[in-house]
Amino acid sequence: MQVNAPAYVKNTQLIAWVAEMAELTQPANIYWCDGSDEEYARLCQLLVDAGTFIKLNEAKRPNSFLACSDPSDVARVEDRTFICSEKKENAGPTNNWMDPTEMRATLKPLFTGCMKGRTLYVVPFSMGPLGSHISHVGIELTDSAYVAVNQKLMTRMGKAVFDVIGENGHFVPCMHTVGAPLEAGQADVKWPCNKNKYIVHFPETREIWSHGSGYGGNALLGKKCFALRIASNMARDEGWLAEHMMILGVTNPAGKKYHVAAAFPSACGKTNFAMLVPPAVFEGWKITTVGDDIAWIKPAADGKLYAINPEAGYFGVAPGTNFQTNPNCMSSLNKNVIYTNVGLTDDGDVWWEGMEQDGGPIPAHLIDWQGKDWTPEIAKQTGAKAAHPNARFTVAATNNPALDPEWDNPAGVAIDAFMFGGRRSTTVPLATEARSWTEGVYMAATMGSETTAAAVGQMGVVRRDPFAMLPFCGYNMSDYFQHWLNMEAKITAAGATLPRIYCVNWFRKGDDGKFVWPGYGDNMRVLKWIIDRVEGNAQGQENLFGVSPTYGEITWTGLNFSEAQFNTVTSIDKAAWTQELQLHTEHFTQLQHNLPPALQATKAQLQARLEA
Ligand code: SAT
Ligand code: MN
Repeated sequence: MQVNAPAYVKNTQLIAWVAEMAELTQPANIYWCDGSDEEYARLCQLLVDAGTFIKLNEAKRPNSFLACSDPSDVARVEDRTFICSEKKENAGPTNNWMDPTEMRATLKPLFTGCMKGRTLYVVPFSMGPLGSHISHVGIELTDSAYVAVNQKLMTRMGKAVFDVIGENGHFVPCMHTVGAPLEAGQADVKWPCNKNKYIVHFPETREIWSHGSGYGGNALLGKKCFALRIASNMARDEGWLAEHMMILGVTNPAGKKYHVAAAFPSACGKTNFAMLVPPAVFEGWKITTVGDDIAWIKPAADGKLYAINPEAGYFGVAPGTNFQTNPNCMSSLNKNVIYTNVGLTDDGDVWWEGMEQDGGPIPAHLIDWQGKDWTPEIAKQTGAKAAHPNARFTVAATNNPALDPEWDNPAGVAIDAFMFGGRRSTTVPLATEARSWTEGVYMAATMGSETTAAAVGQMGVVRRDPFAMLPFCGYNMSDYFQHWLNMEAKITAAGATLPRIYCVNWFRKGDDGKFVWPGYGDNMRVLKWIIDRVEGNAQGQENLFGVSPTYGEITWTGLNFSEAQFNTVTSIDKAAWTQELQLHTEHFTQLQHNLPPALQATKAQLQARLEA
């Protein structure tokens, strides 16, 4: 088949690969994306014509669209996600593994003819600023126009990427199909997909193969597949970090700026934290967003860790987002947005659960994400949701009014502190600073979280989610811990100060089952304490887990939060911690292959303090 590469595509390996993949998947035609606005408009119109997109009311949501997926294709599928390293122990006990030869044999028939009747889109994208020494290029081949337009918002997508890879530069090949070939004359459906899903990574050859899903991280392969699972392998081999972290800038009233990178599991409010609007008492403080989900972090010659956001857009959770929880985000969503699986109002606008908190009327009628009539009455009777709990918006970072001026800086921003936070209704205090790098790595390695709607499966059960990387680390988790431990010597040998490490938990509940900490903008109060610690301006109080703030060290103006409430979210319950340590032991037993002895030693110290 003729691949008809445009004249500006010079990479011979790329052209050969596209030809080979076209041979395999047998698309009706091949289209090379150039990333232009004209192309974006054209593909969106194509999606409207196909019934995949509904164009929203131009007066209310200019140039914005709604897609509703098949109800079987609404989130990442962790049990269908595979790390196919040569050796099983290199995938580790937390990943699904299959022998690469066997997996290739499994995928071959699935990909044979899988694009029949469809267009193969060649989507060139850069993860990170074009040409940055921290960035990497990927090429996604996909039969989904929905994926192509999402990639335009989520990445630096387009023609210029071909210049970056030139004639023989490296790119990560990302192969994607919805797995729904069209035989001659067969009509298409709105959201083609296949129940046989495979999200496959070959770490040694840095390849991604995804079959059967058109949704989120299953299909936008630059995100979790490349920027975390494959990139974590690159990072280990090359001495850097690929992390499930947002990055924000904090500027104090004197104009001094800090950068904080924070890891939270999917759908735990990372985007809200990255766009935080400080309470009035923090007048003069400014929070700016570098990234909301992923950080690539490299040590520079000065020993400092410099971070970039490999993405160029946000694929955020819509339900719960409103002007109270995230005003900057709401302002970002005014125009040029792709919504997926939210409700459609009768006047062509979008609506989701949580918007009622802004005081506007709850729509008397709308069409829910499954295309059914929805009214408040129906919702009350059947529990039907207007939006799926994992409904998303896709929006370019440049829509964000709080975008950090350095967000596109190829050199990245220097990280002053790391934060790790799970969703825990008990046990883990509001904020704790690690007393050493190793203790910080221990905190991150033993992080637990109650599960969310971002992945298919049971919700709300506590699972260990080390570094919020459980579904995203592309190699053996214990080797990843060791990689983090190794960073300490690298940083200090170059004469730099180690970033401090914090464990936070916004989600402690009281006896009434309600969240005690207000969260959202009020998280600034904790962030300010962290900056105070970095500056040596807060003493904190030591507990068995680390160093936590005293009541007096937190700025309380504008918030009614008693010392008793503070104790509820910061107290260390010995019985709960005895049980928690038991769970750490089980966790480490699961991860025993190559588990760093330093982490076992840290646990023993914690145990001793608990028993003292
Ligand atoms: O579907 S994604 O993987 O992009 C979203 C998430 O898990 O946070
Ligand atoms: Mn995420």
